[in-house]
Amino acid sequence: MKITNVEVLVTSPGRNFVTLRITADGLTGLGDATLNGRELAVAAYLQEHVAALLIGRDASRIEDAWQYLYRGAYWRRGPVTMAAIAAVDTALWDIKAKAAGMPLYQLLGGRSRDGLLAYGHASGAELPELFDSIRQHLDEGYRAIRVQSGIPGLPSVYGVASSANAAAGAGSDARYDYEPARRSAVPVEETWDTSAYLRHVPSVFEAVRNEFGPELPLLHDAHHRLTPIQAARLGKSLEPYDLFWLEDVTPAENAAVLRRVREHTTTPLAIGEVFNTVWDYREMFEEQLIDYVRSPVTHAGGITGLRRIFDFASVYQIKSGAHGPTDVSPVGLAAALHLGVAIPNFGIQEYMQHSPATLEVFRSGFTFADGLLNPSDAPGLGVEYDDEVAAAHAYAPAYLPVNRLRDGSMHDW
Ligand code: KDG
Ligand code: MG
Repeated sequence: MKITNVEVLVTSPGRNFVTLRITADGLTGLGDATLNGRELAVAAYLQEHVAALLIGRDASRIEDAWQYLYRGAYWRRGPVTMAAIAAVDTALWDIKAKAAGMPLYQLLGGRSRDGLLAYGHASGAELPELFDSIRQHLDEGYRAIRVQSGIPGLPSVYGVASSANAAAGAGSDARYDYEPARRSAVPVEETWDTSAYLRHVPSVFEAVRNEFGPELPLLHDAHHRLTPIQAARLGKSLEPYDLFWLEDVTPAENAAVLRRVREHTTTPLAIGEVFNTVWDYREMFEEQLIDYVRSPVTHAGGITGLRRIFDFASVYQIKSGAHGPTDVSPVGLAAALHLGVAIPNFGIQEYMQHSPATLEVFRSGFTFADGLLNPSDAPGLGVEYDDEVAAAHAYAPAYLPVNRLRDGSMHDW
């Protein structure tokens, strides 16, 4: 089963996506290589340093291809390398499953569950808008909700749609206007104030619990902005509201600080959307510093890389919570669904919903019903790439915003 063609596809239906397409024995496989804001770095890595190495290789030797690209690069790990490896790995799994005539999850051991509990992104600058957004997500069937709120005194905050867009309907990019990086040649600059945030957030969760009751699973993303003691304080102050998880409380580089957070709070912690390998998690798993793993297939070395992470996590009763914002393409999401439905330690899947324009390029067979996501039952991943539609959407530079404190110094966004 020789690889005969490798194509790097860049398209931008509302936001930029990088896709790898591998052909072997007349079968094609797709892999997601999208790295939001640094897309062309991965496209060049694949085009200039990987594509030629794959031609003539046996497409069925997936683990060997993974090791060849990981060990063979010498310069291992990092988001660019691991997104490139992820794309190759996912495309090869897609081909293998198509050759077998089975949906990919069957090759991963078959179903462990009937569907994947998904959480959606509700947000609002003020409480009434936030409540409307939560209601809208519940009406769409979501059974778990991420809650992000505006902060008094801050004009815009990650995760919070502007008042004009908070109530935009399902499938609209507008309700996620904080994230598909406002397109500009340089990043938009926002202002951050941690004290204002820490004062406000507990009152938001108190109001949400009063309005929606004790049972609805609620999540929150602190987006790497707190120091260890601030994170500990936030976790403690949110305990009465029984969060499903509190995400990325501290910058991910320093695992050790989570010890401090753990000493102070029983609020479950999720981390890892910017991690790339099992090595990034080792200390956190062995010391049980976290409860959920946030890596997506796309940035953690594909199905092979993420499966290795999830298996290691399972030893410590740590569960999956794969990253699923709209900058993970439908190919990356489909891969996460096949893996999630098969593993024993699934926790929850983020589902932010791609826009109709994106889904016209990536024709996807996964379903969302009664709050549960399910992978396609077509052979392979179940995603088709429409070249004609894709060609109409040219790449345009787009960056995530950056944060500055009130004195002008840079802060995590
Ligand atoms: O590209 C950055 C986004 O993927 C990130 O900001 C989304 O934190 C995020 C989340 O939890 O979905
Ligand atoms: Mg996050």
